[in-house]
Amino acid sequence: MEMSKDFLWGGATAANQYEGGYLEGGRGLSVNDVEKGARHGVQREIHDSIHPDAYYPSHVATDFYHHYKEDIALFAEMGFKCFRLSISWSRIFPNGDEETPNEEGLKFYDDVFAEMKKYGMEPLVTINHYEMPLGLVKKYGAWRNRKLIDFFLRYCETIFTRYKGTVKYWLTHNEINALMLSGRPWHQAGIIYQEGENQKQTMLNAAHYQLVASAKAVELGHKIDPENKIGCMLLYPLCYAATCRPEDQILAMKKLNKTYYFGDVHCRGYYTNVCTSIWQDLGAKPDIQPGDEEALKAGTVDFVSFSYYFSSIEGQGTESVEGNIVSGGKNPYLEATAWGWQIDPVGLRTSLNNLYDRYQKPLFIVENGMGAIDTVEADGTINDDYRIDYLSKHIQAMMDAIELDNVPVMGYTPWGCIDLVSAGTGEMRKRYGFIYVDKDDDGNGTLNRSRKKSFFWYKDVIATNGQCLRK
Ligand code: BGP
Repeated sequence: MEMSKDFLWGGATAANQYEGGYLEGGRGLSVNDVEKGARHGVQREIHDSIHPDAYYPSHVATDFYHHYKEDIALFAEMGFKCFRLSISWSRIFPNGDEETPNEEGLKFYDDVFAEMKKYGMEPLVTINHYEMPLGLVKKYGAWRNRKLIDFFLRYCETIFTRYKGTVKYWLTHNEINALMLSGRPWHQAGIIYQEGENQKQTMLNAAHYQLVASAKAVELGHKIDPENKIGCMLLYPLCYAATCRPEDQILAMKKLNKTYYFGDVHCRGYYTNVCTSIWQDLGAKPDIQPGDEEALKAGTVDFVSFSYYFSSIEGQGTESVEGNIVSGGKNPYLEATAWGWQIDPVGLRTSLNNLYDRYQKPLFIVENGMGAIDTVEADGTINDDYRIDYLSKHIQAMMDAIELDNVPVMGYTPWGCIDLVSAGTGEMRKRYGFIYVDKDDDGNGTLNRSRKKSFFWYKDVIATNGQCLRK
């Protein structure tokens, strides 16, 4: 298979880490707005409300709200065919449970999409990227509560209707499987486990409500506009068995099954044996009500999108390494980033094959990249060769999957195409961008934008449809 001429090259962001303007245009508070960043060795901390002396990185983030025209022009200069952004739920429904949406919020995204259209850039919109109105947490207990399905659907109906004909590609919940992979589902589900709470039950219910909400959203989105293509979004934590010891294969399989739990329901429309075996392991079962199974069946996704950053190993006695959501074993064949994420481009080819083999749906790599500390030289240049190296190896691995393994891939949008706040730590110094933003971990800086060396490199990759990497 050849690289399609319509391949969607671009970049990815999310409102909670990029948009800022947290109180502007009638927006309500979201879960991120009460979470302090980790700085100077201090851990992130979630507050009940905004403390006047604390610094919350999401409030300004890297200020897409006021810079969208400039930023979209820079993306266009790189040749982006596609730009992934998320809509901030609390900009549309400030508390989450209002009957009518906030017109000013809707208007902001009208303006953003119009700007993208000028350059022929396709929006890829995540409906729920690691945030929700704080009101839904306080009043309803977030995704613990079945009522969230209706609030989510009201939000979906509003944006599907408003942006009909403008937005065609949608993702329902970002990294939905983070809920099962992480012990702290604050970003993914607005949940802090309470003392005495049956955490496994809460987690399975929150996952079920989100899966039903996603399926109903897919059905609704197709009804509102049959042109809509609606995908799921999985964190794909590729995992190898540490040795050829047969039991290690089972451990690696079990680790990936926590991701297939969600992929299976999104793509096949029912809880497969992988899912029911997880219920057995956990000793709990989700709250499945009459009508839910039919909804899951009717709302299978059009494509599978995923994030891929690193791989890990599972097996007896392996040394542990970190990720932001999922940790795993250290692989002696791989190097790691400064944050300990093991760099594995070949693993991206394997992941594409695994996912296509299992689901037979087009794939979209909507996050990939390397968080690194960048140095601005005296002449203002930023020579991020390490980023170029990481991305070029991953793009080549993706092209191997397409050209040699015939896996259909719709597009590639590397994470944080412009510097933004880290989801895991709230830091600014962990940068992913082709575009540098002048801001530090304490919130100081001009917010000025400048092009890194990788900016020019990526422009060439897009212009040649990846072929410059094959020379
Ligand atoms: C994914 C999230 C993104 C993003 C990315 C990088 O899990 O979907 O929101 O932040 O990871 O992670 P971090 O920001 O922790 O480096």
